[in-house]
Amino acid sequence: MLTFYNEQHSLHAGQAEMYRGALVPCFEKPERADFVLSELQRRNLGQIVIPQCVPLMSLERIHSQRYLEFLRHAWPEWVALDPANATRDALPSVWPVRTLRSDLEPVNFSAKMGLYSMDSGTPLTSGTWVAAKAGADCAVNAAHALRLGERGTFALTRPPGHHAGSDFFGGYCFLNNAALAAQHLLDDGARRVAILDIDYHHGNGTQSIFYERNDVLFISIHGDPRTEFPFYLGHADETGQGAGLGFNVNIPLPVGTGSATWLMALETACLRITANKVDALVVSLGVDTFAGDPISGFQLQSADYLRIGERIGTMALPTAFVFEGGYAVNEIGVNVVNVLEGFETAP
Ligand code: Q9C
Ligand code: ZN
Repeated sequence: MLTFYNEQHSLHAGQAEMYRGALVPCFEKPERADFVLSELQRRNLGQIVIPQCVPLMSLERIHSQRYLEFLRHAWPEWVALDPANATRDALPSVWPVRTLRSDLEPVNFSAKMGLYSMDSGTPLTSGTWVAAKAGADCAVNAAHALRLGERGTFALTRPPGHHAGSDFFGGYCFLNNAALAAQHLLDDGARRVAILDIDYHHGNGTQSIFYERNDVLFISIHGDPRTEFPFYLGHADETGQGAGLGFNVNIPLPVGTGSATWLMALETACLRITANKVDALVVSLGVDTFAGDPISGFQLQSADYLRIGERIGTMALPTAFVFEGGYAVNEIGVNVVNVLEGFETAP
């Protein structure tokens, strides 16, 4: 298993997120990737390499130019408003909901923050752009390595990506790493790709990016959006649109779901992928399905992650794992590496 990792992820270190009416320490913190890295090294799961930088044009395959422009310049703009902002993260607080215009880019900085975001839980910091770009590099490199013949690769990235849409951030995500990986596979010659999203939260960004396309099959197993973030997408009746009809599969499960039910959902998802004859697979690998996760409601145990990796490996597809959520930091290394080891040892 070839792992792509760039230590610049740690430049994105938010101070606080809005949570139940208060600013609380960010759940999505640099230690998450550090713990996964040390467990990878401890268990000797293969080489860890620094990714090559990909051109901004690769990001424009998925994200809008004006959104990328905004992200690159957001921090200096924020600090220009007030030098004291250098010690504070930027958080959005106003959004263009129904009836308000989102076609015009406002001049005001907080208005732009709202135009390009979906929640107040995702602080933008001095290092956000550099960290997110380094993460996107990891994802595209992990995809490219499959084209060069690797069987399985891992993009050990943060901030995560699957909530980010073509022109908005949110849910701790800024650039959609899984979407960038899938698009790179297609641009390099794959005819059809599947994205299997097993993070606890629905991958609304990834779904929306590919919703009208038939070259990317998106399948997600997640907490029911009627009660779980991101709330406004991820229902079972969302099956794709136009040419994409039938290429979007949502499997929402109730809070409290345990290993047996979750693994049955994985079986359903894997059968759908196999039936679709794809050339490669991208896995949005979140481990916030773990019983001990502080913000999520499933009950998976650490040993389950070995079975999950094995089942994914059994599909025998070139597979790029892209790191997403998981906030039980003490167990995050074991849980992630269990998936990767299960994949490697699949029969
Ligand atoms: N403020 C991922 O796992 N907030 N994102 C939930 C705490 C959003 C999770 C409530 C959770 C987003 C990649
Ligand atoms: Zn999640």
